[in-house]
Amino acid sequence: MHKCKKSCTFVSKFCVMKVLVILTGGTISMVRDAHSGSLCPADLHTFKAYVPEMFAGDNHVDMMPFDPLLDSSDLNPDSWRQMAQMVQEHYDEYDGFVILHGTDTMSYSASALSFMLEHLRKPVVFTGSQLPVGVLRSDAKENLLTAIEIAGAYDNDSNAIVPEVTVYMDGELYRGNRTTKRNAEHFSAFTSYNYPALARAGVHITYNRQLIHYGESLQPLHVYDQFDTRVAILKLFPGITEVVVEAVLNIPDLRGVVLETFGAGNAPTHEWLYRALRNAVDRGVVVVNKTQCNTGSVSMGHYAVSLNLLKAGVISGYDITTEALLTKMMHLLGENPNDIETVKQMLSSSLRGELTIG
Ligand code: ASN
Repeated sequence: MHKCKKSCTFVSKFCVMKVLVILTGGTISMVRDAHSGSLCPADLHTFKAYVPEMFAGDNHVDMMPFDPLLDSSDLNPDSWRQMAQMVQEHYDEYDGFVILHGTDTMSYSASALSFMLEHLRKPVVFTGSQLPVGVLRSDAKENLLTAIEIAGAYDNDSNAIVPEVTVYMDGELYRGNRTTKRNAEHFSAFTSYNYPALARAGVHITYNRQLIHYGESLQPLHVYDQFDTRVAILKLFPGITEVVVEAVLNIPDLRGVVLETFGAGNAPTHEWLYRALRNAVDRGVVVVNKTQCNTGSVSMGHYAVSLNLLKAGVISGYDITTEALLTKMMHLLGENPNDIETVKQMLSSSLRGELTIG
């Protein structure tokens, strides 16, 4: 016998799950501007008219839009706060949440929300599309309708099947903070290089429950909303000069740096690079080593060319994505402004399954 959730309603003998769809914008909501020929976000009314099916399924669906709708290039930490707030305000009312979002920065938003939402016990599924909803060949409907189904998926004990922040696109469901947008052309825009898919949608949706995180804690949802944006990404390349490195590391008030390195976390052995990093670390800047390779992990000390980084006090990002590392750093620096040791210790551990140590 299905033990019903508080927020669902019974219609005959079926339990109808309630899903809130938050529309932030993105291609999924866009129409072509007659003058410029460019794609721009339309409005909620136009969007709904294209997908009446979303209200006709087994779940009860409500929709709330951002005002205005935005291309995801224009989203920022304030937008992440707005998304998290909408989830928090309606958390008890709904069984699951779908966030419709542009694909370009979806991995950043999904990563940020994963760190913001502590003790999450309900699904938060990000999705979008590569073609606007009104285009005949659009991938919008399948992505949206499947995301709604995943957001409303509960087992017989009334537990959400995927109580995580996820990204669904083109048949694959991934942990959000493991995703990267890898393709601007194909419908399969996202992948997760270092963690397998949590579910696959074909004729049936097959969940891989051993890979899904089920928190033990029964504590209520807690939303963190502080971000420190005084961070930078420094990508190394053969021939990089001291002026470039110094220009980045000496940005006034800099708090954190994602250092994108070669292979297993390697860097040129110039003495000036070591000194510049050491000085930054001594000034209290957190520097994290993120490999430029998509697959595999940082392993400082494996090659002699990474020993200087260890000596300079650079910490390992293991197999984390740049999107997850950057947002995690902004979140931790924002929440712990005067406790750099806690920030470093939490950057070196997995908070929401975003990295694998070892
Ligand atoms: N530029 C769009 C966005 O990120 C791309 C998309 O949604 N496919 O908002």
